[in-house]
Amino acid sequence: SIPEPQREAWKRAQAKGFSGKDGFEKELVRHVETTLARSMFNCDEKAAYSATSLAFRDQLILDWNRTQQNQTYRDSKRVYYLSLEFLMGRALDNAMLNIGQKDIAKAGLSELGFRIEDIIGQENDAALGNGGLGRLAACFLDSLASLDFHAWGYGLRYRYGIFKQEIIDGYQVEVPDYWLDFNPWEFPRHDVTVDIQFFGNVRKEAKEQGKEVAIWEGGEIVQAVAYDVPIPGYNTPTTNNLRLWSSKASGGEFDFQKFNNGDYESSVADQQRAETISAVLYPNDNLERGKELRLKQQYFWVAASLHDIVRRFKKSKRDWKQFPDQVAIQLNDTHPTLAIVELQRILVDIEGLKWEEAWDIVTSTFGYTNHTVLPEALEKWPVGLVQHLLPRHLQIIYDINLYFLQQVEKQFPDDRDILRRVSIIEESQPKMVRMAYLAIVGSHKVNGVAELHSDLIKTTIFKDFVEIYGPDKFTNVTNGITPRRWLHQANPRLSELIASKIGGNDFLKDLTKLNKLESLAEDKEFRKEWSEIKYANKVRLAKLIKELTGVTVNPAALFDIQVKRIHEYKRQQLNIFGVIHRYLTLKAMSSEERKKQLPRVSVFGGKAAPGYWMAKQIIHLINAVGSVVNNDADIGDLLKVIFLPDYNVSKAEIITPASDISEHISTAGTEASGTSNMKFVLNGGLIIGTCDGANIEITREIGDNNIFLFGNLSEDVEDLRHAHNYGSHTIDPDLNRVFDEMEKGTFGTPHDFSGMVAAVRHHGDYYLVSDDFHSYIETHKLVDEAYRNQDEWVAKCIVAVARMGFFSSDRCINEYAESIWNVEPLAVKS
Ligand code: NBY
Repeated sequence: SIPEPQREAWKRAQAKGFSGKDGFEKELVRHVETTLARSMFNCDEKAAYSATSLAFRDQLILDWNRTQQNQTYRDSKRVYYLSLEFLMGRALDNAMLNIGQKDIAKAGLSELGFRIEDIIGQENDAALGNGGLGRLAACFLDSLASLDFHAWGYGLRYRYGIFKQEIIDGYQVEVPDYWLDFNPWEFPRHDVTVDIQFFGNVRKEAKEQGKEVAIWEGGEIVQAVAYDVPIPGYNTPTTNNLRLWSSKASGGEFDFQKFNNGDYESSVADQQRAETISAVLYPNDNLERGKELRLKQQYFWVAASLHDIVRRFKKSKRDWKQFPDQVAIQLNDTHPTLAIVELQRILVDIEGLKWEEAWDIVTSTFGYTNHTVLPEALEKWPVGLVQHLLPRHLQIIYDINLYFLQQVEKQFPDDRDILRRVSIIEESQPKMVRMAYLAIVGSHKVNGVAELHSDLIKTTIFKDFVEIYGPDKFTNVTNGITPRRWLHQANPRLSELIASKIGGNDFLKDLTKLNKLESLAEDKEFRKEWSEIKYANKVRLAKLIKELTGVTVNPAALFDIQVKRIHEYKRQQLNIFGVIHRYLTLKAMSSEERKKQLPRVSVFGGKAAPGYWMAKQIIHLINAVGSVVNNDADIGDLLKVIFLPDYNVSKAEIITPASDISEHISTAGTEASGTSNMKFVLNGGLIIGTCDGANIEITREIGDNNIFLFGNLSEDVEDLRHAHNYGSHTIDPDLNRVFDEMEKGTFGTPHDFSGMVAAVRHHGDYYLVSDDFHSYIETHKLVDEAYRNQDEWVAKCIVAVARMGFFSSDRCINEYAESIWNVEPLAVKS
């Protein structure tokens, strides 16, 4: 650091950032002309985007440095959020709004000849996630910074994010997402590196007093390089850090030994092999595939992050016992579970602590969030693979298991079976490490993400652990979303209208303030302004639909939207079968009758995992139905079926504010929470949904007359499935009619979709599509009826928005802070 006498000069020279429109313009032009070496004669929109981002980045960095200095100086407890996915979307718009200078940028860009929307549109999405889990992590970072918590995110810097989806002849085609060609939002920290070891052997070495110490040696080393991304809070100088690790061969660019020996190719190959670790995000959501490279990613990221955390802790020279008072680590699903083992290894093998003492520290440090009860999504790794890749970690896992099972045995001396059931090692062929069990055993709190889900994990998959630890270790933190991105940024006009009516912007930091809107639901003038904004948002979406699909839709129609990952449990198939039923019903009507029908646009969007055949069939069916229905002259505007390609965060910002009704129709008990349900209601759309995930709490908050619920309840699912397989399975006649048309070839070649039909007719209908079909169709009739009365409809929407305060991720983060992390906010002193 700079010596005391020189600090005055240093302070005089300190960067200040721009202020006002003129200041912004000056910075923008400076970046165009110097940083980018261009001029007014060749500054295209991309260059204007780059320069605008660099100008705002400079603003951010000042706050970021200040926040980091402040956090280091205060040295209070920090939260570390470990997530393999951060689905951040675009950064520029968010930065401008959080700093509060978007108006300045808009005016400045306009004077210089650009429209701000076009400039914002130049940015690639940071799409480092699959869906809800990754987006939740992004909302949490926004809340942590906005609420002034000292918190860091740790993740992987994938060179390729989630693939881009193209639709070719109605089929999904995956295209690589190379998003890094220009990314002004990251700062490479070539000085912050960690060597990460893989493979090798473990040797025991005798120490004094008959003690033994394990030494892990040999194998190979890969280097982790830190890339830092600033996370600005809204209306606060607090700017937190997201640290993403990138992999590189250790020892720099090449192995010069090999190079000098003339083995150039193999030295390049080593380099590439190392870089492969952080090359690509695995595109599966809710499916675990057990690939070695995935396990390598997990350890690489976890080991680098823990090394960083421990290094920071050690600077304070505190006793190890105080580690949990300084550090809270939250595990976003089981993907980072190896962090538990790694910390135990550091404490025992490297720092020389006793096993029990180390284990106390470890278990007090970690919290684990579960996001699913689907068995196919619960991570398990073959023991042989862990042994090969991480030999010392496998030993520690066995020791943790032994220590745990001994305790269980004492507690339940007469129950042999419980040991087998809760063992971290599944005694299967091959043996497997059960990561969720390891996460539970190594954490002090386990939480689900909505009430129903948190109850379900306690009574089903983790039942035995509730017996062992008691119910207090298990808790619920219902998910939330950030109102900054999902209202203020995505729906600026609605945000402005609300602010003008309830006395300012405070609701963006205390969403419960929305309740002041409720009394306006009966205000005719307010309802009119509200409807105009919804209509304008629908026009904006109609434009996007036209651009991406060529189909013209009528913004006056009822917009019915389902956007999320394509998965059988989320039941896009139920939706499209319902659409076919609607089409057949319309076709059977006289033209007189048809004239009385309410026009609809059914919008679908979402990616299928590349190896998920059924999900891809669903996409194909939606597109096939679209090309028949959208070109049927009998139907015209009465029904349009749209598949919007490449659904992502930035498209969600356009889609969400434009919905009249959105679909959250998972088989009861399968969707842990869902978060787009919250986004849609917050933007003044109603929802049709099953009694699943957060739908239940949304209903409780907004009132059951403001939501369209249908379908079987989670407590009935097991019996229904049993009946399909062992009793009689009668399929809803309306659904059978839909299937007959599909089989006939009404939407392509006959039997194109036989697999989907058979899943319901012949393979047990695991997702209960047939059981829920009738009530689904009937409920859609209620939606149509309700929509005809626009006054009442809009009033419902307003009341629902007014009651959505609970679903802010700020509330959610405050709950984690209080009940799991034991941390308090600390604002940066200015
Ligand atoms: O997490 C989602 C849940 O399905 C949703 O109900 C919940 O609202 C959301 C936030 O809590 N889960 C999810 O998105 N999961 C994944 O994306 C995912 C990704 C990878 C893997 C598993 C799940 N994996 O094992 O590789």
